[in-house]
Amino acid sequence: MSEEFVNPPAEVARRYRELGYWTDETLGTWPSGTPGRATRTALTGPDGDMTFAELDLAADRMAAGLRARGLRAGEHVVVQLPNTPDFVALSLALFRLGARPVFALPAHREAEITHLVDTAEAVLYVCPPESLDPEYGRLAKEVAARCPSLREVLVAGASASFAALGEADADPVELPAPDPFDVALFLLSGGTTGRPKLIPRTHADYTYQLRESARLCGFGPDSRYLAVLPAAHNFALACPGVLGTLRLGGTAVLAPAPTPEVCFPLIERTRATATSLVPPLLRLWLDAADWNDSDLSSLGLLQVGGAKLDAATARQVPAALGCTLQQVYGMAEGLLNYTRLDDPRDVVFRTQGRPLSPADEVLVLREDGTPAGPGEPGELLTRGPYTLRGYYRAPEHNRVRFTEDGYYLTGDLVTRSAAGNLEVVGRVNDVVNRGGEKVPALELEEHLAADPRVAAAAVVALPDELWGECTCACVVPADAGDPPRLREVQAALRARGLAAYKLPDHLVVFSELPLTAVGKVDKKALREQVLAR
Ligand code: OOB
Repeated sequence: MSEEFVNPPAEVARRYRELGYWTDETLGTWPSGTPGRATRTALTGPDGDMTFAELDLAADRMAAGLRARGLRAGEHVVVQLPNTPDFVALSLALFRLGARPVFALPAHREAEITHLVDTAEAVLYVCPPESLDPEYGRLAKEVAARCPSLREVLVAGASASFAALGEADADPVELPAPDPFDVALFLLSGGTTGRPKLIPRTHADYTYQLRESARLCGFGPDSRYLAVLPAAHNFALACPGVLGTLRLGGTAVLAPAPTPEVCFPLIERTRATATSLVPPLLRLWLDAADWNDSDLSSLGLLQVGGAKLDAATARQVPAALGCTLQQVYGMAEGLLNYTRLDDPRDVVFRTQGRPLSPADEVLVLREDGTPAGPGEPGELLTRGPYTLRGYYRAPEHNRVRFTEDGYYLTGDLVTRSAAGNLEVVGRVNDVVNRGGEKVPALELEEHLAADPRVAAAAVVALPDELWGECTCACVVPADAGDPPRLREVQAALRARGLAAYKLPDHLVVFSELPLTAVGKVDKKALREQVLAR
């Protein structure tokens, strides 16, 4: 591997191999070996069904076609596709070729895509068709014109300007197996500030993640995983997600949209057994469960993660949706925490779980760098067999986000219980500094969400002459016709026993909060909207 990748020390890599965490298995080999592949359904959804044999052949033909167009092992491809069979076949084709997908999200636009192509020096950009959104046509032209490293743009559908992905196929050719310890793909950092960073993941580390996640979540050949979030995001891709399901011979159900109107009938039709959501989507699903007449009884497991799930919402899941809840606190950088399927209810409702691997090393450190005690908040640092040692081509960033002995500084504030369960209590920098008194945004958000007049809430800092910063509560009212007023909200928070300095100084009512590409509340956009008012 080149100098651009930061690798763990050789003795650590050796230990991960000796302990069986890292094996020689590479991503994308398994559809060929799936028992009953001629008839077993690998993919289903509105775009039709595909057996394992068909998916295997589609991936082989795509790999051969891309090779014939000049694509080689070690080259980078920005892949921006919705949850479609093309997404899966192309990913497998690239894994087999040893070319590396950079997984962009369907919601990304010029700013993100050009940044990704340039940083990765990608030679190919595969984008969705205009028929899905006319903006994609403009985006493809813009990216092609602005990014000198690109040799080609392929569109997954009809396009007047570019070749179609479907044309890039050829009779399968013999390909050398990729090195299991080489980078297989790039995920994007989920930061809501700054530009996304590229996270290199190897065949060995990603295979370990999805294999162990599938085991922990009880997945097997009869699992049918519904991909509601973008499959390009780590959560829906490999926790155990689409890849973890397919690897075991299960079926991936590809949802074209995350709404209950689309997903509930899809669950009934495909008898989906598991899915994953971010909290804002879960709230939509819970509301919809009231009027739902689809049969959701096949759904056994609902994973929720990506942002903090409040305990009150968590508690509604089993009765409203008839399934087991699992909280997942993860990051594209690596470390995954899960509540276990047999954990006591309180652990499942109130914590974000504990690390996937016995080899995950987790530190919770106070501001002065000393270890926090049980229940005491601190920043989470981690290293382990599937956590990155450095972002791709980001030496300056890496100097501040990693310790000398290879721990990744997550920027998440957590508490850890005596039993080892983590609770996310905030972000290191998501604090309103109100004249020196610190108001952790997440803490106030959780109190606001407990108010029955509030459907959703997010807290941002605003500039203030007196305090330096002051606290602004952005609130979606439960009853749009009767939004709560600042004084009422302050009184309710005071009644909950909150310190006076933590009460919001301003309240702005929204009909909905802006969301990031995977559906988390976008604080940066929110703050801009508040300032623009
Ligand atoms: C997932 O990955 P990313 O990379 O989009 O975002 C990671 C960040 C974490 O550092 C944390 O700040 C936040 O998102 N987060 C949570 C959380 N899960 C993620 N905060 C509170 N509670 C949770 N359950 O978001 C991701 C990747 C794989 C699986 C699940 C989520």
